[in-house]
Amino acid sequence: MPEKKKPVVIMTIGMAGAGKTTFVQRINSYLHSLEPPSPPYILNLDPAVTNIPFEANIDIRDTIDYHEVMKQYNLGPNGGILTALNLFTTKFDQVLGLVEKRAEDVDYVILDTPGQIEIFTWSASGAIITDAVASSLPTVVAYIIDTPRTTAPATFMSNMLYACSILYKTKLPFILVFNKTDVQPHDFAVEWMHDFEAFQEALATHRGTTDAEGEPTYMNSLMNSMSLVLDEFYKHLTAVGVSSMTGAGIKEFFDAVKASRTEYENEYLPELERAKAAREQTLQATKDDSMNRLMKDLTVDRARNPNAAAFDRWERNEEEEEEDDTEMNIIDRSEEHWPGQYIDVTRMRRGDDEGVNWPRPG
Ligand SMILES: Nc1nc2c(ncn2[C@@H]2O[C@H](COP(=O)(O)OP(=O)(O)O)[C@@H](O)[C@H]2O)c(=O)[nH]1
Ligand SMILES: [Mg+2]
Repeated sequence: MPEKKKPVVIMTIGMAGAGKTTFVQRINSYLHSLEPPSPPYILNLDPAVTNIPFEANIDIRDTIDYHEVMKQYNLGPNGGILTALNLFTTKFDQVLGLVEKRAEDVDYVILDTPGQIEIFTWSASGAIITDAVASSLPTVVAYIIDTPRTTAPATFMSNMLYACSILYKTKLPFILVFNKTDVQPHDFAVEWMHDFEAFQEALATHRGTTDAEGEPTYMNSLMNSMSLVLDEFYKHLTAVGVSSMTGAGIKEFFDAVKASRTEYENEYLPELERAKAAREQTLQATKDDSMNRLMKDLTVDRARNPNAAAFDRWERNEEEEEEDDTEMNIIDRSEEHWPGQYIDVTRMRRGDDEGVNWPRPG
């Protein structure tokens, strides 16, 4: 049986100001300009953004009023973004449902994430969203780098270590996107990635890497050894240079996405299925075990109390009948006109009972 066609999810992640939103707009217009056009399905997950240059199909701002969240929960800007994202994540099954409904008509689903990278990459909701998406559709991470701001060896290295940590956290196919090449070409980065000696040379000649006696500083030798560690990391990545301003390199980016899709299917998916099967097996074993013990206890009880056994009844569980009273609906803007609906955060319940448990590999 032929598999249903599945779109690729491109998840943009990067430091604030690296150009994620501009990049999303650029790949959006590129896809529109194809012959025939291939309009993507776009999700904006940044609750604090004021203007986005594209039409998002699903926009977190339609569901959650970030300013209201800050006010009601007495939070600053970052806490506000995090809480807004958490609230949105409780309804992410609805989001996935909408995306899946359109999955056969689109080739790409694009996610724009909050300006501050750590809010998405280190929060539980970021992990839930990533895992949920990646377990339902082929997913690649596009890590956007502000090329002009990463030319100093130390900055370059910290940026790469950050990318490395995200790669190991998500385990997803990963594309390094050196953005803003109209301002600063990215060939220095390619050279440093392919030749650690070139990087070490750059380190040695860069200011502040030797102490008063002309010896390499501790920081310098640390970075020297780390460049060897990162060498392994670079082998697993594709790097492309783009300008979201001019559109240079966007085609090369999509070539990389195509290759990453294959990687997802060959490496991530089997891992995911293995993890799923293993979990189901343990779950079944635990269930069987508990059931066996329960039946044994029951038999003993009944043997001791033949009269009580006659009164055994199952109580209907009233809790199950209870309606979910949280009205928070995710909308697809492209489906119908919607005036925008905000959650009344004062009516939110804790979502402990929702048992979100997304499969993840490993
Ligand atoms: N020169 C240049 N500027 C860019 C490029 N991409 C983004 N920018 C600028 O970088 C700034 C931050 O972009 P934005 O997309 O909001 O970054 P985000 O916080 O990662 O979403 C804006 O002023 C953009 O105009 C690029 O390719 N070239
Ligand atoms: Mg942005």
